[in-house]
Amino acid sequence: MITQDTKEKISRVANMIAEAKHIVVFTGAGVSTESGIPDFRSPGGLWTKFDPEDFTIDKFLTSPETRQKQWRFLLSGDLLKDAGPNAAHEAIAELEELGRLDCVITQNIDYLHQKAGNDPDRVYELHGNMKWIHCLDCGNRSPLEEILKERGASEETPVCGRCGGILKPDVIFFGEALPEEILREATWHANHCDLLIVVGSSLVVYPAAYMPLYAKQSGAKLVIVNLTPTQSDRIADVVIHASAGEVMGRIMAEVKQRLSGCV
Ligand code: CNA
Repeated sequence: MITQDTKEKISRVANMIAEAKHIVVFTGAGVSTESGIPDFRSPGGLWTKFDPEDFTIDKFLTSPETRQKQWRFLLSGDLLKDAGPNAAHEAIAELEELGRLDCVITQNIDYLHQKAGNDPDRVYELHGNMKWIHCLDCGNRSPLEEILKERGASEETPVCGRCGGILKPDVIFFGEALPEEILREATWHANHCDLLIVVGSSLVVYPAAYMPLYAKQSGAKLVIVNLTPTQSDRIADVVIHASAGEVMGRIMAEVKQRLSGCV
């Protein structure tokens, strides 16, 4: 249910988009909950079923028991279900189609922005994605689908088919450095945009959560669309606490009206 106050904020954001020259969208797990993928921190989120302490790179490398738990988590239906983009992803892709988006910086590993139509070269995945798996011993890389096919219904931790080594998905574990070039380019865009829109993130995971701060410090306007309050709400120009799909859909409808000169 969209309140009058939210409708007014949506119009303000549509104006900001129409006027901005360099727009960046920064997303988190909340942009994908309407696709059926749970986030981490909402009630019923993944951290109610799994222990975040188990998801460190240290434990992945040193404890076969924890590694098995981590693989179970990563291969659980929750994260890997055959999800498709929702209205929020589609609105963000439309922004790019209209030539109004410089890039998406995402913490998500679900590839839904690319599935919605965003150019993969303009989607900076700060935490990697689940599409590719590589062997830490021989370096062999294979698509996840191949590993899933070979594994069948087995509950065992998958190992490299070539050398029997440890397989690691291209996702970033706690304690692991973010991919250097992706982080550098994402930071550049955050520092050079004039409008950054956060969609569905609790903004508590760093260094990703620095992106909105960099943008604001560089003089950009900051918009936050998130169901629940975040610690960056106080520095944002517009904060909308409502569902990403509905809000982003309505924002884009107004943007299109403005760009076609109807408003
Ligand atoms: P988070 O900490 O779980 O926060 C998600 C935020 O989204 C919360 O503040 C919610 O209130 C909000 N939210 C949930 N649903 C909606 C909705 N429909 N509309 C608007 N807001 C909503 O997740 P963050 O992304 O902030 O934390 C970073 C982690 C989560 C990254 O490391 C991700 O890799 C990781 N993650 C990714 C996925 C995915 O790829 N889909 C799923 C679960 C976790």
